[in-house]
Amino acid sequence: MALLPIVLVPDPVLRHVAKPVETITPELRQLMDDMLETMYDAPGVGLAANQIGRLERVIVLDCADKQDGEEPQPYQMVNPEITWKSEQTSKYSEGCLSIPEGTGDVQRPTAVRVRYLDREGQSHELEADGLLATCLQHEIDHLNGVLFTDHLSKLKRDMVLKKAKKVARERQSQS
Ligand code: K1U
Ligand code: ZN
Repeated sequence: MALLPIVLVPDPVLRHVAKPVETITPELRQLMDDMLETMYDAPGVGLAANQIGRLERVIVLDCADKQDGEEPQPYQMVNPEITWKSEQTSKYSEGCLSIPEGTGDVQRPTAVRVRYLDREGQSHELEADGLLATCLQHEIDHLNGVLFTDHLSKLKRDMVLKKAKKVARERQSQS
């Protein structure tokens, strides 16, 4: 297992559209294990392949509330697709591991259904609400080159990105 460096704004890979996976290889399974380890270490509740500089349609998530005593609930999803969105929407204060120290309220469908392949290539459909639904939409946005800041007003977006780019530059000059 390995920790992977997380790409920060304004890296152009965050704006690329990831390509569907055609074959699930042992190398791809290792990548998904490394992505989960990297996500837990960050710490975060989700991670998309673009965020570690890869352009395969792969995401990992675990939105279990550990502070509330919930067991870990890791997901590794290949080629995830939203097949249904609720009409009802909810607002959630989102963060992003690629946008350091930035948060913003994003309005999204409250519940979604997502079809995906697991690490063995088996197809599943998951219906989610709450944080898991928000996180699924945030991660699938990443695969399409979309950041949560794209859902904010221009004023708020510019503020969040200006600060994040400053933090990213500071982190790079320290490494
Ligand atoms: O994709 C990412 O950048 C990960 C991101 C996912 C996300 C968070 C909140 C709403 C939607 C999507 C994060 O995990 S940011 C960190 C975070 O939210 C968190 C960190 C530690 C404990 C709990 C949450
Ligand atoms: Zn993100």
